[in-house]
Amino acid sequence: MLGTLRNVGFLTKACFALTVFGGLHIILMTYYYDSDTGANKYTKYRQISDFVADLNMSVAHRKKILKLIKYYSNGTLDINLNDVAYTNKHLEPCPETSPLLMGPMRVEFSDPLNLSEVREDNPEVNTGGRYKPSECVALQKVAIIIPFRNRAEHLKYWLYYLHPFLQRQQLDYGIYIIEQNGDNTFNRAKLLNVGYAEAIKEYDYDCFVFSDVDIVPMDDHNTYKCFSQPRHLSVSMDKFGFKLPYKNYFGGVSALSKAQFRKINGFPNNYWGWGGEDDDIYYRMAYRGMSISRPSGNVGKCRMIRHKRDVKNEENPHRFRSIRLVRRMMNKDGINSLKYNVIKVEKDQLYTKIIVDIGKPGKLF
Ligand code: UDH
Ligand code: MN
Repeated sequence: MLGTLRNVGFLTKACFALTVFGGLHIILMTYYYDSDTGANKYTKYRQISDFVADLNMSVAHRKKILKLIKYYSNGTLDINLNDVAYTNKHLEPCPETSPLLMGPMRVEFSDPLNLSEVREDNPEVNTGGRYKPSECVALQKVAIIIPFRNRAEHLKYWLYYLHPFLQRQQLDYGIYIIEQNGDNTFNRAKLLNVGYAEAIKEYDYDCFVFSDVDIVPMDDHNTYKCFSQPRHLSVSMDKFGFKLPYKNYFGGVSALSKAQFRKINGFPNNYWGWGGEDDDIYYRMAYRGMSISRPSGNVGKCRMIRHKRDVKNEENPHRFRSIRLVRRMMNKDGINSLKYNVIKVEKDQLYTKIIVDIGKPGKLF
C-alpha cells in the first residue's frame, strides 16, 4: 500500500501508516467491545464509513482496508465495499468539462467483439454496469436505459464504446438493459418507462439517458447528462447523412432529468411496433412548455449499426392517429398508468439486464 507513496519522506510514510493502522486497531477494538455490549450493527457501520471517509487515499486502497476489516469481523459486518470505499470527505465536485475528454473518435463495427475483454478493459466498472469517478464527485447521477430484444451483437459494440466514453465524462452512471420478454410486438417507449421505474428503485438517479442499442456517439464532448431543457443527443447520425431528419426529431438518444420526465408523465405505453413514439414524446414536452436542447452538429455526430427491420417491430399503422391525440392522452397514459411484470434481473459487470413482460397491444395482462 505504501509503494505508491514513493515521493513522500520516510517520516510522512511512517505517520501515515501509523494513522491507518491505529485507526484500524481502534475500529476492531470497538467492534469486539461493542459485540459484548450489544451496540447495533448500524453504529459500527457508521464508525467504519466515517473512518474510511477520512482517509485521503485511492478507492482501491480503501477497498483493501475494508476487506481487512470485513475479514477480522469474521464476516459479521456486512460492509458494502463499493459504497463505503467511495465515501470521501475530501473529494471536490467534478469540473463542468471533464479534463479526460479526447474529442472525435473512430467508430467502426467490423471487428468481432468478446464481452470478457470489454469487462477486462473496464476494471473500474462494478456489478450492474455501475461507475462513479474516484477523483471527484460526479455532477450528475445518470441512468442509461436501453430498450432491447435480440440484439446481442449490437449490445457488445455499444458496451465496448460507451463504457470508456462515459467514464471519461466523469459521470456517476448505471447501465440498464430493458429486454422485452416473449415475441409480441416490440414497444420501445414502454420499455423506456420500465427502465425509469426500475432504475429509481435502485439509486437516487437525477438524470435518464434513453438510448437505442445500435447508436454510438463519435465525440465525447457530447455529454450523456441532463440540461435545463430535455436534451436530444443523436443529432447528426450517419444514416441521415449526419443531419437531423426533421426539426423536431427526438429519436435515437435523448436525456431527461427526473423533473422533466415527471412533468410529461413519462412516455406513452401504447405505441406497439416501429415509429411515432419519439414524436409523441416531443409533443408531450412541447405541450408542457419545454424545448429541445442539442449539441452542435459536429459534436453530436454518431453512427448507427446497419440492420434490417426486426421481426415483430413492423411499422405501427396507428401512429399518426395516436400522435394527434397526445394532448388528450398524455395525462392518462404514461408513467402513472405503467403496468408490467419483471421476469428476471441479470447483473453483469457491464450492465443490469431486466427481462420484463409488458403485455401486448390491446390487452395488457
Ligand atoms: N429494438 C430491439 N429489438 C427489436 C426492435 C428494436 O432491441 O427487435 C430496440 C433497439 O434498442 C433499437 C431500438 O429499439 O435500437 C429502435 O429500433 P430500430 O433500431 O429498429 O429503429 P430504427 O429507426 O429502425 O433504426 C429502422 C427500421 C429498419 C430500416 C430498414 C433498413 N433500410
Ligand atoms: Mn436502429
